[in-house]
Amino acid sequence: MTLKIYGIAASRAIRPLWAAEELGLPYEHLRWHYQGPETREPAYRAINPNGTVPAIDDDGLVLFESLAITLHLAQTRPEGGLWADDARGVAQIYQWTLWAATEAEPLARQWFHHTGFLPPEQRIPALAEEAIDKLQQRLRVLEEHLAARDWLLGERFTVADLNLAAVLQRLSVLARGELPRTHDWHRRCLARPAAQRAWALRNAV
Ligand SMILES: N[C@@H](CCC(=O)N[C@@H](CS)C(=O)NCC(=O)O)C(=O)O
Repeated sequence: MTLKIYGIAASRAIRPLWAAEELGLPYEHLRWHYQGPETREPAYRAINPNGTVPAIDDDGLVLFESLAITLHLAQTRPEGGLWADDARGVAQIYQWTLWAATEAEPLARQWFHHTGFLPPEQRIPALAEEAIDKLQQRLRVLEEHLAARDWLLGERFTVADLNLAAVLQRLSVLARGELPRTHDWHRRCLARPAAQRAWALRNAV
């Protein structure tokens, strides 16, 4: 059965879409908006009881959580080159994915909410500032890590890079100060043909 990916590309569904493009997987894209109406229907709640996007149906395996989905796709298609070759590499993939989800994403989200996503009257500039300052601190860890390697695991792009780069998708406006290696790494990630194809879906009707 063809892989189904639920959720418009202008959402966290960009993550599984990018992974599917990297892996060369055929997929059906159900371009449902996170504000509904389809995601409010009981049929979708049976797929993702959170009512959020993305979700996938991979030959009967139904999954939500964008970063778990990319890990699953990469792990089950190792020939696609996004997974690690050994247990040490797998551990690093989990490390960077969890770092993206717990250390980076809440701050990126706080910044985005208080600069663009929330209605203007609900935005609190001090919270946007706080988020950007804290994220800047966190990103020093990444900057240091990239001193000795081009990609998070070393010599090649993996799902760890995909997950962190996607979480930091607004890096160019988010990060202040001197983070040259981080910016170069991020540009390399988003310049990949598969990333370009996935982002182009944001403009598709
Ligand atoms: N941790 C979840 C978050 C999913 C999420 O909140 N998605 C947003 C769109 S980017 C959504 O569906 N929001 C609609 C809502 O919260 O009702 C993931 O990474 O998949």
